[in-house]
Amino acid sequence: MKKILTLCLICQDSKILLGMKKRGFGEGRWNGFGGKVEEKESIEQAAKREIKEESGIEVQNLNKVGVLDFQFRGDPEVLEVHIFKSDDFLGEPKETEEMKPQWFYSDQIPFGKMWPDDIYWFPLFFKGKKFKGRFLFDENDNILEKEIQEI
Ligand code: 6OG
Repeated sequence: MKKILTLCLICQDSKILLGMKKRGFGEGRWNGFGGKVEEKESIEQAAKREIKEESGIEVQNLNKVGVLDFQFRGDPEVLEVHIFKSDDFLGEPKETEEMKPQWFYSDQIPFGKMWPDDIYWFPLFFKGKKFKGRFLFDENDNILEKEIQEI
């Protein structure tokens, strides 16, 4: 069982836009913007749609930077998350029902309030590297296994 998702990190003036997830999966954590790819849309279309829905901005460019597979122990579903970077967008980020956006400097990323995998791949992202990997979590979101490699 595989679920395809998107995750976009929006960058401007050496800052990165994260959103505090207000409800649903990942509630209470800062993350990039994204969600599930619907039937009949491409992964990039889904990425743009989710960013608009969650932050109100329209991204003009998307660069694919990585793919990560996430699994939870005892759950056969694999979350295949396609990660993008954008540095060109229209509009101003605004709070929505799902996300509260905020800009962060790259040396002030709130890793303690993010998914525990992020601390392993954000440094690659900031160095402009492309990567792929997989993480296995337990039921308390602790990492049991991790593999990450530059591509
Ligand atoms: P919705 O279910 O709200 O989309 N996502 C993850 N991001 C990180 N950094 N780590 C994980 O480890 C993640 N699992 C999912 C993909 C969920 C959003 O959260 C991302 C989507 O952008 C488990 O539609």
